[in-house]
Amino acid sequence: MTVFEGTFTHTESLRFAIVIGRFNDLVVNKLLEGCQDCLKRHGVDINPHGSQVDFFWVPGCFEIPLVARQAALSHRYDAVICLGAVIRGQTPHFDFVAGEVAKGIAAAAFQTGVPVIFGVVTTDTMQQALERAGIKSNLGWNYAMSALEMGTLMRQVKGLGGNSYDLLPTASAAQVLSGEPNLAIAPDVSSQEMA
Ligand code: INI
Repeated sequence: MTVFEGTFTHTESLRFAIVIGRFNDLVVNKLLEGCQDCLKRHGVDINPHGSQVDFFWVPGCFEIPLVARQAALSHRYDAVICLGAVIRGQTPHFDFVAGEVAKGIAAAAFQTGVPVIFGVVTTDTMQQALERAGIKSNLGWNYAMSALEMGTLMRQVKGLGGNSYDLLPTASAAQVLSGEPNLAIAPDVSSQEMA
């Protein structure tokens, strides 16, 4: 038996994309600070002009999945970290935005085979969000830890071989998990067999 686990060392060859929703920027900028601090203290060069981390700014959480998925599809990154803040306040908008960003981030990971970290704080009030973004603890740090762990783990898992998710760009999560072939792009073997 073998145990596979992510590590938090030897990070110099890892590459990350950070996708950030500007909405509630007071909170989001603090999450980003915590995230960068964690990556830096684990040996990652966080300089935007360096080679290890790229930053993608989008208007709000609703736009995060689209960019996260495209970044993952580029295969430049070991993990994509999505940062945002959805605060309930008085608006039903919250439920739509929070639901879509959660589903979209999960789909981006399943469809690409690249870890996409759910770094979106969802709270009832701005006070609660700020508490999670530095007043008490800073969840940005935790999201970076998850990215380090998953990025290093996936390098090991990919080393096992098997089908690449690259071949399944339109597969649903259920298809990927069941191992069902993606008929839209699979080679047409039936016609060859019949010939
Ligand atoms: N975007 C957020 O990131 N957080 C929120 O709390 C939020 N609320 O509540 O409205 C929010 N809305 C904007 C949304 O993400 C899109 O940017 C916008 O609807 C344009 O598509």
